[in-house]
Amino acid sequence: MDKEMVMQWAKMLMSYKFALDEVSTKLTILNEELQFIQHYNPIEHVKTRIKSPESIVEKLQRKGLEVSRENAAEHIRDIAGVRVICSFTTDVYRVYDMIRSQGDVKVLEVKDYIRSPKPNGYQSLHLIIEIPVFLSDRIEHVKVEIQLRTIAMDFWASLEHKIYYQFHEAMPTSIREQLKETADMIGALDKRMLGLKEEVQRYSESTFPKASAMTLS
Ligand code: 0O2
Repeated sequence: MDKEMVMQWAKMLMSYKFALDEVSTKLTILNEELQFIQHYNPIEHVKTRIKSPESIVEKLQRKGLEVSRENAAEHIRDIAGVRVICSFTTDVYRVYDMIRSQGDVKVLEVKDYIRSPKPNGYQSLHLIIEIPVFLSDRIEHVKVEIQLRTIAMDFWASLEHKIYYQFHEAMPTSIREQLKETADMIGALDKRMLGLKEEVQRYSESTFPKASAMTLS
């Protein structure tokens, strides 16, 4: 790759970095506003990452596409990735509703692996959004992949990801089955924790009506 080409790729990746900054700022604002108004944070934490140039090239080649910036921008939708970790499943959908009602955010695709988990048990809500990035001489509409999940789903996905990379397609059946079983346990745990939260909420409302009106959403 010549120097000019390297510059062009670096410029493109810079726009993705700005898009990630914008999405992170939006999430911080929403979380802090809810903390201020309702004393409640739906978001536990947020992680962002830009796909490495090697991974972009590898993904283009895997899809049988020529390696070009145009193809990367059009076909690789997770160059900019945001992972939003929430406490409860209800928070995941609440954050999703807040994201999609932002005037400058266009939701291009939604994959709900919470309502319909993958066969291996993977759960998350995936969004592909497009967001405008205002540069000195133009506006770029940049795609960002947002993965929303609970702490429990994130715990499972992180471990499964590490295990998957050890075996790839050759994962022994017993390990595959145990991962699916643990994913089901994660689903049950999330439901139980949500039930517990709702019980605490009802208890607070009946015992401390004034305080709970302020602190619980
Ligand atoms: P990384 O390193 O996390 O970025 P596409 O991206 O469109 O080619 P696909 O499968 O249609 O591929 O997209 P999908 O289903 O939205 O999933 C993309 C990302 O979700 C993956 O990115 C993972 O981060 C995560 N993911 C999907 N399925 C699983 C799973 O079974 N286990 C775990 N742990 N994560 C999953 P990458 O590019 O694979 O990797």
